[in-house]
Amino acid sequence: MITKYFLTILFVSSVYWFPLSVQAAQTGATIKVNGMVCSFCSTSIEKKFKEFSEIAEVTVDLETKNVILKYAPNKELTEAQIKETITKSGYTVVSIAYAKDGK
Ligand SMILES: [Cu+2]
Repeated sequence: MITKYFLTILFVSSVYWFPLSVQAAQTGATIKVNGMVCSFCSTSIEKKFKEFSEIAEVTVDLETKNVILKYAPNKELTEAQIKETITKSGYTVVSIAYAKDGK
């Protein structure tokens, strides 16, 4: 009877804590972009991302077609915001890889 009670408590508390322990904060994102070919492309994308207060640093690597975002402390952009920014600039998102705390 007591055991059952404690198992229930254990189960409930583990369900509560589990998402908190696995959810590491994002520190940035690397976005693979289709359509960037020259420094005009990279400059316009950089400008768009710099308008967000959540962004601390933007780097565009034209060779690998990657846009690398570093977020300000405890800030992050949503996938929708990232996709919208790239799309509105006239380019296409191929993939997004997120950087997390401790990585
Ligand atoms: Cu260009």
